[in-house]
Amino acid sequence: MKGMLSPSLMCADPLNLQADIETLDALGVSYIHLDFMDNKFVPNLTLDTTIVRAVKSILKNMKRDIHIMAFEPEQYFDRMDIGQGDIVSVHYEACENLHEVIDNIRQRGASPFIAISPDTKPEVLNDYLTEVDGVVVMTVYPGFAGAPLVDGSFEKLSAVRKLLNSVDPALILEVDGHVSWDLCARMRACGADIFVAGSSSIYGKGLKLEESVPKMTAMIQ
Ligand code: S6P
Ligand code: MG
Repeated sequence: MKGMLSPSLMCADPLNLQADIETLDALGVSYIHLDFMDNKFVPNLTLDTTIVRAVKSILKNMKRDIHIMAFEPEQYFDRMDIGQGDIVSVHYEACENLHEVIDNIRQRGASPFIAISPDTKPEVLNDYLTEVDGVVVMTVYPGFAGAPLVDGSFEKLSAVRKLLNSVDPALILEVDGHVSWDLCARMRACGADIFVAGSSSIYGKGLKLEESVPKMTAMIQ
């Protein structure tokens, strides 16, 4: 699978979200990464369900890549209007009934992914890999943009890629957190397919999406 970008909307100018989304869509970007937080699972709040839902109505070709950093994520699915074409990532650490949550996402026609935080071992994924379409490896502690890469992230990406390949090589590996200009090619070499791009790459100060998006896309092929 070719490497794909998933620009993180929490890094965009909050007063110009629609303009950014339309620019990204016109540039041929595959996914728009939408971070939802509950201020409990992580100590922050970002895009709320009304924004996550509204984004859907203006997308032409891009798909939503919804990353839910919240306990009991299923309570938000209706409000986000989750359905066909969406990637929906829920955290292993935040769900007591992960099999049911995955099934709920699938029943809605969306694509379930499991996200794991930096301190979570890849082996926990074993029980779920036949039920999901992919895994999100967090390479920063979730909650904030601009966070530093956690040590051991490259080794973890390689280990998860190996685990996914042992079940089904078509399983998608997404990397989220400090996917920088300097590190993205190495993350690609570790087997990542989808790259969440934020303040350490395309949303860096003074950059224009029209220039930074094609540049980053070329670096992850
Ligand atoms: C963080 C969130 C991420 C960030 C992304 C920002 O908890 O899940 O999706 O938006 O990591 O990118 P960067 O380059 O600022 O780390
Ligand atoms: Mg995220």
